[in-house]
Amino acid sequence: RNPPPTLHQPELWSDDFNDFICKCLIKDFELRPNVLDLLQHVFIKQIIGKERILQKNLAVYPVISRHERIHTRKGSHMKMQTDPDEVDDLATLEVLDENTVTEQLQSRYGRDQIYTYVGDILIAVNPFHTMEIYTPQHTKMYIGAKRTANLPHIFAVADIAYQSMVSYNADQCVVISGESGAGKTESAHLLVQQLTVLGKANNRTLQEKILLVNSLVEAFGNACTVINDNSSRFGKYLEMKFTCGGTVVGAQISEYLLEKSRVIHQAVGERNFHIFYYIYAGLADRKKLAHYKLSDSKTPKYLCNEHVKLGPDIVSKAFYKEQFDAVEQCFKVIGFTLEELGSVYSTLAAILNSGDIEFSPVASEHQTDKSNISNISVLENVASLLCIRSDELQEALTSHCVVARGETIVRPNTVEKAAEVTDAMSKALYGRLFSWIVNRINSLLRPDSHLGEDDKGLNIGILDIFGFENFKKNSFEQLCINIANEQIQFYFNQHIFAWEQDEYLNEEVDARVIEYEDNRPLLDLFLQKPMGMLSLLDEESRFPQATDQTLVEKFEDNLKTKSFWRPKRVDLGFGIHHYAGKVIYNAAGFLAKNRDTLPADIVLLLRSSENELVRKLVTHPLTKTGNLAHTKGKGINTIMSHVFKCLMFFQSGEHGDTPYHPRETTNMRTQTVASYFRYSLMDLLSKMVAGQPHFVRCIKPNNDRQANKFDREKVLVQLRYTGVLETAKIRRQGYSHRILFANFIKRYYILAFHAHEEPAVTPETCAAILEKAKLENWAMGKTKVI
Ligand code: AOV
Ligand code: MG
Repeated sequence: RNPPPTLHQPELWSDDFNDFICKCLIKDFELRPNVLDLLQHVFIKQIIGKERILQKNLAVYPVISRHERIHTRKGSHMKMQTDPDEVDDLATLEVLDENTVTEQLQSRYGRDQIYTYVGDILIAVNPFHTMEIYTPQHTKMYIGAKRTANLPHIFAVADIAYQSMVSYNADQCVVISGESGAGKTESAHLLVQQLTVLGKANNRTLQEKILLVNSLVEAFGNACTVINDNSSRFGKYLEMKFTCGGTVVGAQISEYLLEKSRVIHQAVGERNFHIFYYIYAGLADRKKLAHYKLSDSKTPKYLCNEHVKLGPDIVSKAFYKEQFDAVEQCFKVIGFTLEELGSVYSTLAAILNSGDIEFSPVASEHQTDKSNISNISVLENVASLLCIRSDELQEALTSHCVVARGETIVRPNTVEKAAEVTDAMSKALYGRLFSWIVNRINSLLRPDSHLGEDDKGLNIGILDIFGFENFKKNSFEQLCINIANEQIQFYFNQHIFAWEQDEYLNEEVDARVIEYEDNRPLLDLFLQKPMGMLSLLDEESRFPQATDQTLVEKFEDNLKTKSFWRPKRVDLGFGIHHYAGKVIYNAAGFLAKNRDTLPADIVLLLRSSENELVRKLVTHPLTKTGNLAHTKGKGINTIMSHVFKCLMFFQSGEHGDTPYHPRETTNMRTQTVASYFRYSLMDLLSKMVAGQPHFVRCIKPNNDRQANKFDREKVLVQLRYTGVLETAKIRRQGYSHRILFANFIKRYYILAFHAHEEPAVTPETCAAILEKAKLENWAMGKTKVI
């Protein structure tokens, strides 16, 4: 509203404005529920008493009606009088120790109360069974509701993020963390579900599209691992876009570090990306396997993990067929054309066929290291699906060009080399196809057309990455995944502890210093230049003679910290003591995975494809999400920019503003996976620090994915490493809220002054208001009420 009506102009008040004030109030005192009741009460009484003219407006004052509704509310999640020793917010516990906190969570979990607050943070314990707490009634119950009125819930987090966005005209971000299988992805879905309702999309199709985005990208980016049947194998940052008035108008996704190696190989007991099984069963059901050159009697090699009993039943699995129909429906609703869909299926089928190309050595007198393709028909299938010439494909797989003394010489590939090139092509095609899909979704859901010229819009980002992993065998992928989690933990610590305590110091307010586990030394170990682990890996990747053995030796020689060690009796093994526990990695394949080369011959050949999609995958940079400049103009608050700078330290100036995606493979100075990863982390953080964060910490109650099983030891370990106890302590100090004097007075002066008065912006005025409202447990800082 421009200019906004003020309390001096009650005639300008609209219902919206009443609602707005109400939301401000609720938001301000969200963290101090006892204060909220008191203040609302005083506030309303004062206004009624002082200014009769306002009574008319107060009749529609939402606080009152909501208050009444709360008392008459019904539903399974209705807040009932529970065990008096049980609390919804751990920060309000009188005794704060590990035992009490675990007991609280266990007893709540026993009664299916999976959510608990720690101040403004939500803890979600995975129930491992469907729960009746996400119904439309629950959706309604949490809209604009006072935090203490209902049981803790993920919908309440959506609500506070939404209300804060609208009230403060500021971007928000919800950071979901927790180990693999703890429930991050489910939580992210629930947030989107609630936010689409809050954003009252007046356009039902848009709402439907946004709800389908997650399912679509997860069909391509998730897979079954030994820990989680639907494990995210990429990091996802979904931004929901709103107008300044709070209407949802679009969505944008950024994806990070897809685990492409899964396409060609899966660990014991694991599977390939879901979409391969879906498409296989779906096409079989439609009798279209032959059209895509797939056989219903022989399962493609990429899908045969000898340790997973799939066999021919892949084609008959009803579940996969249904999923295929669902994915196709997602594509169509979001707006992909039928032609694009056909190309996506062809590319997937080409990848599956590529895995079946067989090479055999050509034994001739002069060339013992030459390879031949023994099943030409499969090669022809791949070529026809990719719309390229099969003889050229054969050449690109079985030989390579080298430039020596200005001359181009064609050299044959050994059988191993030819198989490697084929796998590299499959991985590259899949990775790029995934990026293209994400990019296409972004262009279809871009909000530009819905926002007015001056309306830059607002957004709520939801971060759902792959959780911390510790398998029997951990490779390069686990290292990257765990570094990303380490970074998110650092961000959490900065936000909850470091900045908070800095703020007390700056405001000269006395507060007990809370000790917490700072994982900065670990981030240094990984990211520092030039001696951090990723830099050392990059350096070693540049030496053609280097091996994985020389790499671990380099690590050992240079990484002198207790967090890194070489275990005895494990070849190529090295250990890292992460914030979330000790992990033993195996460096086998690290260099190849980091180099991740795709021969230029293959790129050039794919560029000649007659299929537009295939050509696109290897030509243009797909996205420009790597543009870090966008955070600059957004007025990140000073503490935020402080941490941003501190993080820049790790990334200093390597990539500038260049689009990073896809990595340019024909360029001699190919970017390594490690440097791309470093850059992605930076990009992600730049997006996150631009918004006000909200944290959801997912906890896995047992390792067996069983409902109603609470393994105390397992939970305790997670509570320890996530710093839940320390978080509860710092939140209990009660100073979790800070408002600048001017803002505080503008909002609440009416409690102690007449409506027409304009009290001076001084600490004394604030104190007068607080005293008049009989509030306790506040402190006066140098610039803020705390
Ligand atoms: P993750 O995202 O944290 O793991 P998910 O969100 O995929 O974990 O959750 C794992 C499984 O737990 C789901 O497939 C559900 O069966 C169950 N689950 C989680 N949350 C709920 C809930 N609120 N209600 C019912 N069931 C739930 V990973 O992506 O592996 O880190 O990389
Ligand atoms: Mg997940």
